[in-house]
Amino acid sequence: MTRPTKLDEATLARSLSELPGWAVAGGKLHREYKFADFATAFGFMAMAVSAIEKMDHHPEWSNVYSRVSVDLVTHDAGGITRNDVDLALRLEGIARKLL
Ligand code: H2B
Repeated sequence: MTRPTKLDEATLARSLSELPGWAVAGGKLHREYKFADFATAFGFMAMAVSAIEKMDHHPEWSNVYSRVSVDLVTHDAGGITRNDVDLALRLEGIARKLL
């Protein structure tokens, strides 16, 4: 994967409009997922593993019972990049099947 650069404000705003439910919080792309139960929440995380590994781009996320809290940022770039938006879109595609 090419080394991405931090998105400018206009590009970030446009990207957010493609990602309902996501916001910028603390300089990271953020979303809270609420699934039916723990197994579904953990299933979501498990289903995302191969996409994450293929992208070599990793979420900061945590699970409490049926909830998964996700923060996406590119450490190498010191901010939100196209890779974070791409990963958010992938996660949305997976979550859509489970929500
Ligand atoms: N994930 C995220 N979220 N940000 C990064 O900067 C990052 C990563 N860097 N996964 C990757 C791995 C880098 O360490 C490897 C060498 O590509």
